[in-house]
Amino acid sequence: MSSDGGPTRFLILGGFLGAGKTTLAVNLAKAMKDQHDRSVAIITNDQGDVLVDTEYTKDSGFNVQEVLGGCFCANFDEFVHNARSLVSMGRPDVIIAEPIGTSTNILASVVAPLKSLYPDEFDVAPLCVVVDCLRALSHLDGGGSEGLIPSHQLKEAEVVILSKADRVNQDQMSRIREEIVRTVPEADIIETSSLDLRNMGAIMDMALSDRKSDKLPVGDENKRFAFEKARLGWYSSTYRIRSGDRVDMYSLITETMKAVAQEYEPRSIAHVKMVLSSESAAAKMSLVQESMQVDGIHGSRYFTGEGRMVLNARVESPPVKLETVMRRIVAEMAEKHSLDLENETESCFSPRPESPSHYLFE
Ligand SMILES: Nc1nc2c(ncn2[C@@H]2O[C@H](COP(=O)(O)OP(=O)(O)OP(=O)(O)O)[C@@H](O)[C@H]2O)c(=O)[nH]1
Ligand SMILES: [Mg+2]
Repeated sequence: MSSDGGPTRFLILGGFLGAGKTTLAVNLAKAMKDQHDRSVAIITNDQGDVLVDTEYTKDSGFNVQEVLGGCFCANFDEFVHNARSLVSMGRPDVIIAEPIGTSTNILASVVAPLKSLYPDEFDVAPLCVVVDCLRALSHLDGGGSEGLIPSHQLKEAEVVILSKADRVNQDQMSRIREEIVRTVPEADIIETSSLDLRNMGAIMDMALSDRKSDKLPVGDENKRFAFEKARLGWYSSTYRIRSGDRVDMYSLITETMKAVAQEYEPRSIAHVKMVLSSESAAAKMSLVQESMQVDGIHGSRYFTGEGRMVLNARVESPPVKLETVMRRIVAEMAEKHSLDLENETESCFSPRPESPSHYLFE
């Protein structure tokens, strides 16, 4: 139940790896709080066991729960349990849920089960799919085939949110829109940017309206996507960091990302992200294809003493190679910056096919 006693509104932000889902979730949550005095909680999701997104959303000041080790659909009971605990913690008006960037069949395996099993508890907004304008453009320009997963995700959209609109010009945006209309003519399209927050009002209005998801699932066999998922190596690690000297966090994360970019072709890099934090400072950075971006430094640019580092890399690479590459890059970076590193967690694998707990066609 939300603060007004009705069902809690669910806003699901799907879309491919690196599209801008977490950035949008945090910006939306801030805007809803500041402009409408509405409270928002967030559920993150990952195949692995540690998540930069969770650190980032928590650091941004929101209540967060995570579903790890597989998609919402295959861990549906845990997903609902986490939503309920967010409700009992803070009675949020809206829960924003971000499925894994390779999740498919969200309508049949997440939206439809929520609607049919929990109609009095949850109210599901139209399914939003975040599309990265730069990635869309590189496909239009023939830089690579779109892939079954992103094109299926797009076909499921009730609202397409075109992110990174600041990175394309008007002609390029028109071409992207034409392609979206061709693929999913029934969907609304909203352009946005994390830099100027354009159309945030329109996204908020839709999120806070009483419009409900009513699209029939675009069902497809999960096996069809398994091959594409298996091409990705999925590396996650956490380290405790100690340094006697002053460490320039900006240089450290930039150099780490540049080292990954030198190792792999841009089209292989789905999303590499990293958070560095200490008591007095935090910095996050992402690399998506060839785009590198620092997503905020809180506090000082420098830290001394103890800190923590979380690394998530999703790259088209055999996991064994990815693990070797990431370990080498981390070791070189530690040596260069005279850091004492203690590895806390590490995993690297290729995602296996998953079986949804529910698969409903209404
Ligand atoms: N220029 C620009 N960058 C953006 C925009 N939205 C997101 N980004 C950047 O894109 C990168 C990836 O953003 P995330 O929000 O982490 O993407 P995601 O979809 O949550 O990624 P996964 O969780 O890995 O699937 C970050 O560096 C963001 O700052 C935007 O509108 N404009
Ligand atoms: Mg994310």
